[in-house]
Amino acid sequence: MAMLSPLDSGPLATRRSLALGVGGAESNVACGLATLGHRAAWLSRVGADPFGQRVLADLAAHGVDVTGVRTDPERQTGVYFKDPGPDRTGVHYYRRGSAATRMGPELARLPLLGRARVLHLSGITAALSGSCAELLEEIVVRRAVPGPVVSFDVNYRQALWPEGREQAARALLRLAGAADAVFVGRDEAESLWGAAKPEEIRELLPGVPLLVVKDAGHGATSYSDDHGETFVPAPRSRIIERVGAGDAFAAGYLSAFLDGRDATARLRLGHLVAGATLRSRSDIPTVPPRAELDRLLALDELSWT
Ligand code: KDG
Repeated sequence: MAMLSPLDSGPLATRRSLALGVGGAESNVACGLATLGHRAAWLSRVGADPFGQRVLADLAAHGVDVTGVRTDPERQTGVYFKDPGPDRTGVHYYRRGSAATRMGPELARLPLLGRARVLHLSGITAALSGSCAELLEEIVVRRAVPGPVVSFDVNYRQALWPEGREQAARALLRLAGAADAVFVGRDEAESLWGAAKPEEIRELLPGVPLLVVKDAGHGATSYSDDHGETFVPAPRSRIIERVGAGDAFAAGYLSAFLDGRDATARLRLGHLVAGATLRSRSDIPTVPPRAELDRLLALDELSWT
């Protein structure tokens, strides 16, 4: 989506100028991974409009392969506005009937998918339309693309589920339960499924080979078949805005996963990329320079100093 955000933390209704950027859960993760040195491609649909051009240009500038994205002359690119407010998360969507809502299960047949090591999807896309839900079903549940690890970020966005929380809770649990790797926030698990503790969330998703439960400023816990249970506290970070931090965490985590690092290193890199993004207004992960990342990762305790 195109993203419009106030230049400071004042309420949207009173702002005179907005900055134009790009946001979207899966594209954020793709940008983060590309910036961390991996080959990443993003699949979607955009409209034949300036916002679509901007999305493609920004992603390409981050090194993401966008050759699989289709431009739909009949629909517009989705747009959203940020209105951070006291909790620094507020957004307003203008995306009903957008080009991306017309994605469907046919996308699962693109040869590009079979060449990936990880396919990363999110609960946001599952909520966009019936055909998008079918696409998720095809990849996550029916495993139409054998081979890649299927990674799923629950990403519950209340405003996108017209029939309410029950519908979201059911659909997102079904998808999460079928994925190979799942990212979920403790707060979203609580509002969706009433599971407040990491071990309760684990009980809801017992067969998932790799589960990461994020607890904002506290830390993240992973449960994996290979490494058991691992907790890494989050370093303290100044917060300008929270939107995009979860995607940044996923990008850092998946980067370390792709590099064959252990559970602790994966969680640490997730925290570092998320922390850098919390201190920026951009949704696209802010990745510190490699040398700085290596220095921070080598500290006994994660910290920004
Ligand atoms: O996770 C961040 C995303 O929520 C943001 O970039 C926009 O994809 C988006 C959405 O639908 O909220």
